[in-house]
Amino acid sequence: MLRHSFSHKGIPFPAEIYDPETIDFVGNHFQVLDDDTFTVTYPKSGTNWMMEILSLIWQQGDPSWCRSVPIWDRSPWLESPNALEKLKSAKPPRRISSHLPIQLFPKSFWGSKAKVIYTVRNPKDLLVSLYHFSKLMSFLEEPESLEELLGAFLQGEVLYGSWFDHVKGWLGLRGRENFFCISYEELQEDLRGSVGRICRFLGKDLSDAALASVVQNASFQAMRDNPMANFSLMPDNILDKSKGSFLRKGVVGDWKNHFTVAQSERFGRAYRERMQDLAGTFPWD
Ligand code: PPS
Repeated sequence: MLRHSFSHKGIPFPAEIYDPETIDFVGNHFQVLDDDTFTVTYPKSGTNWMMEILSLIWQQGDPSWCRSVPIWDRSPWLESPNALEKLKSAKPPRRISSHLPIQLFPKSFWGSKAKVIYTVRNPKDLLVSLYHFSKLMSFLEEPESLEELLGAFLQGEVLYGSWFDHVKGWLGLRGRENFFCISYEELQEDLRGSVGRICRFLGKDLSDAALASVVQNASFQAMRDNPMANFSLMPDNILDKSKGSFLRKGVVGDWKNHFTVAQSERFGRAYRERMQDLAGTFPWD
């Protein structure tokens, strides 16, 4: 839940870090280039994990770039005013991250060959991640309980709006050559195999040693130990490190430690109703 927000075309954004002019500019005027690669996610789905994996793939497994440049500079945030300035003058090929729902994505994407990697995560785990994240971030209001956040989440009254609409919107691109969807759970289940699939999508050919290095350096522990990836560089007035870590637990199924049976059933009913068109698509279905 947001402390101060504005709504752009029905989607809530935190007013402390975004502004309506930039969101509007991105949708209507940002020029997507054919060799751009976008990491797109709904918040707390594994965005930074994918950003780290891609950084390592682009460097053929060499971790030096990941260890010397903050993750947000390696793949700037499309809808953030500061990053947008950097992107306007960035040399191609550009690596760009975004949480935007498809309807707010740059219009110029549609005629381009730019690639999108969309990472999805079990929404119950994502909700637990968001719950803990809300305690750290100054622009999020700490919910009184998971129950309160669950209600807001099911109503789409959280940052970036409805998870259901976000996922259904982006998954409408399945089958396109320039769109690749992978789940957090697949990354957890088989990181090496997943990195291989991502490489094939990107047209990158990595040696076995390079692949092994990607897997090793993108592990939860390696990212936790890397100041360029673990958010320790984020100012305290934005992320209160005394309250927890950005890289919190990094597991599948933590929802079982947080949801009551009644909450799980309530979530399940909403999920079945809203996601029936995509039934059986995801590892958690
Ligand atoms: S954000 O704020 O939306 O950009 O957050 P996002 O990066 O999408 O998601 C944060 C969660 O991803 C977990 N994470 C990882 N899990 C496993 N392995 C690696 N390497 C990894 N890196 C990040 C992170 O811990 C958050 O999940 P939770 O469940 O809170 O631990």
